[in-house]
Amino acid sequence: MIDIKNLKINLENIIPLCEKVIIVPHKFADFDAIGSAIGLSLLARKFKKPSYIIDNDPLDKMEAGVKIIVDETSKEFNIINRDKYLNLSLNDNNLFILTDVNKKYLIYLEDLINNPDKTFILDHHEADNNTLESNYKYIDPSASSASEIVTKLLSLSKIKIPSNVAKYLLAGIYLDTNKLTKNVTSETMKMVAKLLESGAVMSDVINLFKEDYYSDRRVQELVSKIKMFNYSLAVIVANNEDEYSREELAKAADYALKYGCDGVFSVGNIGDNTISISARSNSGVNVGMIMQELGGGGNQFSGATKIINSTSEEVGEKLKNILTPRYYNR
Ligand SMILES: [Mn+2]
Repeated sequence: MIDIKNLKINLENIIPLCEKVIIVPHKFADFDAIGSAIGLSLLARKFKKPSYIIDNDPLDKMEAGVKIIVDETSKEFNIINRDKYLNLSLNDNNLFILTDVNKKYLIYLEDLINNPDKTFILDHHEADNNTLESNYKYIDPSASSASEIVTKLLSLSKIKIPSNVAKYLLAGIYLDTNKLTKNVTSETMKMVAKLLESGAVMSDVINLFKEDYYSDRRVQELVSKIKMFNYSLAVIVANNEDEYSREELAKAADYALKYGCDGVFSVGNIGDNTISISARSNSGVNVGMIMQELGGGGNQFSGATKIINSTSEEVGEKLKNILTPRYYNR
């Protein structure tokens, strides 16, 4: 693991030697993944290297706000899918930078990235044995978001952040801190201040979070299924017949934190024979660790996993069985 100064130095040494910089956010990109990826493009630009952001999410599965950002910026920042990537003139001299992700199964180019000397990882989720091999890992689970890390990196590299990019980075921080209500440090707020100084406008960021009325009703229906368990752990189990998006499950968990729960878990059917759990915490429990036990991961504040060939009710029972007081570290 390297520190942020070494991250900067290594990137500045290696980018000029590469042909292309390939930036890889996680599957089902959210504001933090896409915002931090766009921010990293500025680093490639500084060294006059072409950069590409890989987003292979089907358009109908993309979050509304993320789709707005992709539409606004896909030309300026070369946001491309896997097929377009394969059509580029590829060679061994490309550099990969993963952002907001470190696990192989959460990226679209898993099979194509295999040189640890040409792979950087920049993330705020815990590493585990599914972490992609890389000799340049910067993983800081105490950072609020990948966007916070990228803002810091750009500032260390003395790169001027244009106002549109500042807006996307601020949206990333805003999302991962549940609207600046959790996991906020003085470092987070310094980066927020830098982004505002760079021209991000808070009301524009809030506009990206605009809710669709019908989807918000669905989220609130999920919230109404909440059950409190030992101490202040809460579980939401959706009906298995109803299909939800990952985003709706995450929003329900985020929303329910306002009842003072230390950890909230939303369990629901996301289609494709898959049950997903989205977990959120204010600080009292490490939900990423709990998700690891069910094959997923995350960090103290946010975690997720998916389980195939099961029902939401079965997964809910399995989860309740492992929610023991040993996770309660207060
Ligand atoms: Mn993130």
